[in-house]
Amino acid sequence: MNERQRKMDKVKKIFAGFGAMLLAFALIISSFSVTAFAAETEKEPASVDIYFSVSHDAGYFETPENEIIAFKKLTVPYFDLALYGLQQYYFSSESYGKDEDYEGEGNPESDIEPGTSEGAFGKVTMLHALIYATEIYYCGIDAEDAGKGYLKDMELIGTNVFSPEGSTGSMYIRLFWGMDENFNYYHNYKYPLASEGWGSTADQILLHDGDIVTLGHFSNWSFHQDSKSVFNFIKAGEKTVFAEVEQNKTLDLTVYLAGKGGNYTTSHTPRTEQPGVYYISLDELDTGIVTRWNFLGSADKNGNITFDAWMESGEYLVCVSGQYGAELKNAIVSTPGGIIVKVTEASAPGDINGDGTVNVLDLLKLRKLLVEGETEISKANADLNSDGNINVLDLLALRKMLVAS
Ligand SMILES: [Ca+2]
Ligand SMILES: [Ca+2]
Repeated sequence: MNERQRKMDKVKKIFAGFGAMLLAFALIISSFSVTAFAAETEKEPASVDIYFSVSHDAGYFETPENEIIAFKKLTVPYFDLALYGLQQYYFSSESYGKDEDYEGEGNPESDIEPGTSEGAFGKVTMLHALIYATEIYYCGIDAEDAGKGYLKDMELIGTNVFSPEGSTGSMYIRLFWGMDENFNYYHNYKYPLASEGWGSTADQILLHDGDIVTLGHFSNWSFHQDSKSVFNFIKAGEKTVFAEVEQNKTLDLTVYLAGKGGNYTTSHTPRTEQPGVYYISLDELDTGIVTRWNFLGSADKNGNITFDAWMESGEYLVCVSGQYGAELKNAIVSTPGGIIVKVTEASAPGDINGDGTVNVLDLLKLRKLLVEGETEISKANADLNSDGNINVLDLLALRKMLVAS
């Protein structure tokens, strides 16, 4: 489902909503005391740390200030949507209704009600992230000035910078960052659901620390119909955002596609088309066109590829480009996607003081640690016999090592 389908859902919901109205009133009355209590006791964080990516067709989005929006670590603060005149999108509920036995499209019993400033207070939603990211990345204002109404003050809401429409839980983004409505967004590589068979929209998606927010825009308006849409990503073991590997060691990666499952669920399947995998140092990230980065190799027919960490220590993006469709062979239907890999410095057994060489100073340092208990050492280098402890056996091993050299 993309933005257009979100809109269709909204139309269906309006027609389906009448039957649920009486029931909704009864629910509000019966649940009032419970929600009031919850609002008092729950303490939401004042901000949320997320990873944020925006792409257009095969590449990551490049802002007017040449910033590449790939795995941006973004601290999104809570702010009142009234600063933007967007009170109709106050957070109300992650779940839109009672759907236990419902089968089929939409949810005729959805009873989501408009939220209130009190109920929404302190809750950071994906809408907050979109507004905040628009201000600091697309408009280029300082982080400390963002989240304070800039888009409204500059009369940018309703323009091609950011143009939300609709109502609570049915927010439809008509224009975003100079692009039209032909995009999709996922939360932690999943199509966000408000209830079974019913998609939620950014205003009702709560964010948590470490969440991944991806937004993919496409030129081809049928992208979402292709069986190979929509978000590529890479896993290292169970990790999907950040993996670590020591220099000169290897890391096994698998390229996945997060796409359509049945009834608006999400399927995660390894990419079998042997896509090229590329990497770039985060310090050198100057283009969102992934195929211009360093070529690592092609994934095999199971989507697997090994990352050889022979490069300098630091943080790297390891990604695939957006891909052509299975049915739409001439259109890009999936986003660029990948993982951040941190390459840590190779350990040097025996270099207790971490100065790059192994000599008698290291022996003295280790003895000092063992005798006095407290001193700064490079712990990874001190367990010479690799038994998990640092003790006199390591001191003996180091002495032996020095005598032998
Ligand atoms: Ca040393
Ligand atoms: Ca040891």
